[in-house]
Amino acid sequence: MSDGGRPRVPSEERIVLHVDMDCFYASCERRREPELQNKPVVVGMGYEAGESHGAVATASYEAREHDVESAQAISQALERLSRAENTDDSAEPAGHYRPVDMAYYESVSEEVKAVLHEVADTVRAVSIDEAYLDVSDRLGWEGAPVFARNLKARIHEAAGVPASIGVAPNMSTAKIASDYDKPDGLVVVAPDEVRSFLAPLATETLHGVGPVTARELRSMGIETAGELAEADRHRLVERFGSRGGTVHDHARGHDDRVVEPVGNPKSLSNESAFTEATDSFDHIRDRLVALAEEVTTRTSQRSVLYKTIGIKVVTPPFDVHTRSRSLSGPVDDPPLVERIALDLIEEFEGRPIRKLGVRVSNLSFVEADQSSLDDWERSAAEPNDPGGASPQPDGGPTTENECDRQASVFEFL
Ligand code: DCP
Ligand code: MG
Repeated sequence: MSDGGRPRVPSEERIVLHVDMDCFYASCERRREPELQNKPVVVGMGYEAGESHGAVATASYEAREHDVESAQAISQALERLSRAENTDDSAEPAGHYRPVDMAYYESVSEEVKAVLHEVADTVRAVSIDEAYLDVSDRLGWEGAPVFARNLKARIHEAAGVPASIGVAPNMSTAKIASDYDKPDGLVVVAPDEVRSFLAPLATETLHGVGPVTARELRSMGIETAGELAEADRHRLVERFGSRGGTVHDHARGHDDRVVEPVGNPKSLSNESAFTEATDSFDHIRDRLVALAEEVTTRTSQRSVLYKTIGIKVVTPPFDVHTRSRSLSGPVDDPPLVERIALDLIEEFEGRPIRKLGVRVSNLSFVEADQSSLDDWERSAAEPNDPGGASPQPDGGPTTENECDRQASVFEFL
């Protein structure tokens, strides 16, 4: 498969983003319970309401102010928050405790990743709440701050959770940058700022330096990344083996790792919100056509075929409706996407709409001969086609119509 013609960019000119969601599980809980906003929230693994067993998976920043942190016993978190809130005379524990709900956090994570795939072709998700993006092929350094700011806003708008973003010419510096000003952080480190950005940081901040290595480095008189950068490389390699060379490189802002996309997306989508909910159907149809075009531009560029075409409609206050239609064979057929999207929106005529999306899924990334509906119809008519089925975009017998009301419909391998 082609990589969309992405040019190889010299490493010092790469623009790498590291996106890390803020207190992710707690933010997910806040998304479905907005009254938890600005309050100390503790999400506990093995926690049950009214009990004190289990361990802290994450805590909101309000709880962290009172030294509640990941991996702590819930009993300790309860004690610290109660002490901080001085609720000795109250039977209620201070703070808000919720048990871990992985299925829900994963669905929110998929929504975040859908946004990332919308804005970049090169996305590597490294955990449920963390991903690297390489956007060197679509912008220059002067555009990076606005791009990152818009991405933060877009994640918040589409998935309802806050992110911190670091931008740098390589992965290790971008990760440090995303952590530098959490929560709600945005730190851009341009190529000529990398050394001065890293210099004052403790060596432990660097990827590959754990507490033990940091202690050994201290014994060598090296406390900061700047001192590590200036240190004699041979001495580091002698002491730490090849890892000594790697951390020396990271301290100097060198990291040649390439953001390798993991797996292929399961769907491609574009979404767009109206400034205010509208029921102007002309307006809605125009927006839908534009979204369909954006999606099919991406599928054509990436040689992607799709079998399912769908729309997402958000009506006030925040109700998410999805509708989709599946063909009997994969196609890359932009006019068909537009036609089906317009067809699916019909039932919403007259209703106010806040937000719209167009999505194609059931993707095939192999080069195929049959990339248009006509090809499939021709093939379907051939006698060796077992089912003789042909895609019927207008709802014929071989077309499945799916109606689901799930908020999260974007999944990735
Ligand atoms: N997690 C966990 N146990 C840990 C660390 C993390 O269960 N010891 C879970 C809960 C976190 C999620 O993984 O919400 C993401 O991990 P992060 O390290 O990114 O932590 P947060 O997103 O919670 O906080 P931050 O704002 O520091 O990124
Ligand atoms: Mg996080």
